[in-house]
Formats: sequence, C-alpha cells, structure tokens
Amino acid sequence: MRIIITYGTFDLIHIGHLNLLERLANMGDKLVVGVSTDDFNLSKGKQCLYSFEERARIVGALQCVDIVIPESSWEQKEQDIQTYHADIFGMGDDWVGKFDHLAPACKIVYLPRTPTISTTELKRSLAKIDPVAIQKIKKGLDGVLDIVKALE
Ligand code: C2G
Repeated sequence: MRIIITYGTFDLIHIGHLNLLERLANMGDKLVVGVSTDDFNLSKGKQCLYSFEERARIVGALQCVDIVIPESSWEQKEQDIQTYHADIFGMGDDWVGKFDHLAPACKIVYLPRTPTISTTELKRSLAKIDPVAIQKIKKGLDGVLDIVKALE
C-alpha cells in the first residue's frame, strides 16, 4: 500500500489543483491531502473566499482523494508522514526544494504546475465581475456541492 501526502489551500479549486491531485493519486494507492485552515492561511498571508470547511469538503469529494486532514502549521508534516505512513510527499514545483528536509522520512516529488491558472488570477478576474454575479456563481457552486453530496 503506497501512501501519498500533499498539502494546499485549494481556494476556488481549479484544474491546476485537480491535475496535481490526480497525478499524485496515480503514483500510489491512497492520497492524503492536508487542507490549510483559515488561521494557517492568514499566517501565509492568504485570505480565502471559501472557508476551511468548504475547501476541505470540496477536496474530500474528489474521487482521487482518500483522506483530508487540516493543515494548521508548517511543522506538522513530519508527524503527518509518520501518522499516515506516507511513502511519497508531493507538491507542485513552485515549491521545489522547500520540503527537501522531509527527505529522510519519505520520497519527495515536485510536479510541474499547470500553467496559466491560479487562484490569484481567478480572484482578479472575479473582482472585475459584479458582486451580485459572484454571489450567483457561489450559489451555483453550492448547488453543485449539494448534488455531489446527494450522489455520495
Ligand atoms: N498547483 C498546481 N498548478 C496550479 C496551481 C497550483 O500544480 N496552476 C499546485 C501547487 O503547486 C500546490 C497545490 O496545487 O502543490 C495547492 O496549491 P495552493 O492551493 O496554492 O496551495 P499553497 O498556497 O501553495 O499551499 O504547506 C504547503 C502549503 O499549504 C501549500
């Protein structure tokens, strides 16, 4: 049983996130995903549109994800790798080198990011849209979540 672990904010989850998660999932048998809590994001200087609960629920609804855990600190990774017996720690290559110190505990992989899409860019585009329209988009996404839940 090969276990993969990764971490992220996953706000306004998009194809770049999904590409990474599916590529990581295909490297093993089980994928554990640490989703950043709202407090941890603030320490990362990130203000999310979706709450931790919403981001964790969306990530957990993905077929390629097996376990979702809260990421509340930079330091928890070593312990998580032990707890979940992770064989591989993977991130997009915008993080290349940043987690090499974890190497004694498990294999480290950095996969190419999906170009031309990022949450920051999405937020910039959304900011140009009328706030009422944003609420309609969010309402629509909430409806999609309800359908996913009903299909579970
Ligand atoms: N990613 C990607 N392609 C994109 C955007 C993101 O492959 N176009 C990857 C990132 O490299 C990261 C993962 O998707 O591995 C999650 O990205 P974010 O939600 O932006 O997470 P981040 O803020 O980088 O937080 O302790 C690690 C941090 O929690 C990572």
